[in-house]
Amino acid sequence: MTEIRIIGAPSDLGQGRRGVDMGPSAIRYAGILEKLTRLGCEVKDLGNIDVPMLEMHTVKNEKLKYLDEVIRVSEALYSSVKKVVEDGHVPIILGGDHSISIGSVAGVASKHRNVGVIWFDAHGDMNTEESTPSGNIHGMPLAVALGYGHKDLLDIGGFTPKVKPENVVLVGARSVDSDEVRLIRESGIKVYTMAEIDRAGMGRVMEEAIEFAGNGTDGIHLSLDLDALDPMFAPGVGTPVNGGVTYREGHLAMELLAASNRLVSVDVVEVNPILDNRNRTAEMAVELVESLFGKTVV
Ligand code: NNH
Ligand code: MN
Ligand code: MN
Ligand code: MN
Repeated sequence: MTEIRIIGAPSDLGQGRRGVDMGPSAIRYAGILEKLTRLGCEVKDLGNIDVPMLEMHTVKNEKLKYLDEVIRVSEALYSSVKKVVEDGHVPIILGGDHSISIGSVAGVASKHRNVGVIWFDAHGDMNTEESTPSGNIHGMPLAVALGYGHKDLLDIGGFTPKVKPENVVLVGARSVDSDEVRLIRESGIKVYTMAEIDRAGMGRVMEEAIEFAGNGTDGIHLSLDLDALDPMFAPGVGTPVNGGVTYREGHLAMELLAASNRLVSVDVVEVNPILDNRNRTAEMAVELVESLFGKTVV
C-alpha cells in the first residue's frame, strides 16, 4: 500500500500575484485526502510548513525577490520532505508557487541521490539572476536543482547539484524567456515542447520521459505546475499560457507515470484560488493526482 504524506507549502514569495498561498487549502478542499484514501492509499496530512507573510517583508534584490524568505521556506520544506522520504513514504507537496520545489527536490534528493525529475510546466523554470526578466524565484527552481543560481539556494540541504541533466525532462514547454533558452540548451536536459507533444502524442512523449527520468535512477520526482495544462482546464494560475496540455493528455501522462511504478514524490504547484473559476484548477489538480496514484476505469 502506498503511504502518502501531504505537506502544504503556502508560499507566494516566488512570484508577483497574491493568492497562490491559498493553493494548499483549495487542493485540500477539493478532496485530495479522501480521494486518495478511496483509491486504497494510506494518507496522512502533515499540515503546512511555516511561511513568512509577504507583506511583512521587502524586496532587497530586484533580481532575486524575497531571497532570504524563500531560503527559509526552502530549508523548512527540505527538512520535512527529507523526513517523509527517509520513513519510506511518498510526499505530495502542495504549493504555493514553484519556488517551493527548491526545498522539495532537495529533500527528496537527500535520500534518493540519483533521482530523476519530470518537470511538467508551460515554462522552463531555468532562469538565474542573470537571465530572469522578473526577479521572481519561481522562474528558477529547475536551474537550482541542476546546480545553477545563487549560492544560498544551491546550498539548501548542503549538496549541489540535486539532479543530473540526463535524468531531467521538461514536458509541456511553450513559454521560455529569451536569455533562459541558453541555459536550457547548454544544460543538456531533455525538453518536450507542446509542438513535440502535438507531433508524437503524449503517450510516446511520456514513455520517453519516463525512460530518461526513470532508467537507472532511484525513482522519479514529478513537479506538476498546473500551468502546464491549457488555461481552459486550469484557469487559476498566475501565468497562464495558451496552447497547453489538454484534459486527456494530462490524465494520460499521469496514468503512464502510475503504471511505471517509479514515482517517489510529487509537487503540485501554482494553483491560485483568487484567479480560479470555482476551484476548478484545484479540482483538476486532485483529479490528476488520482490518476497518478492509480485511478483507472475498470
Ligand atoms: N519565465 C518567467 C519568469 O521567470 C515566468 C515563470 N513563471 C512560471 N513558471 N509560472 O513556471 O519570470
Ligand atoms: Mn510507514
Ligand atoms: Mn513552474
Ligand atoms: Mn509554469
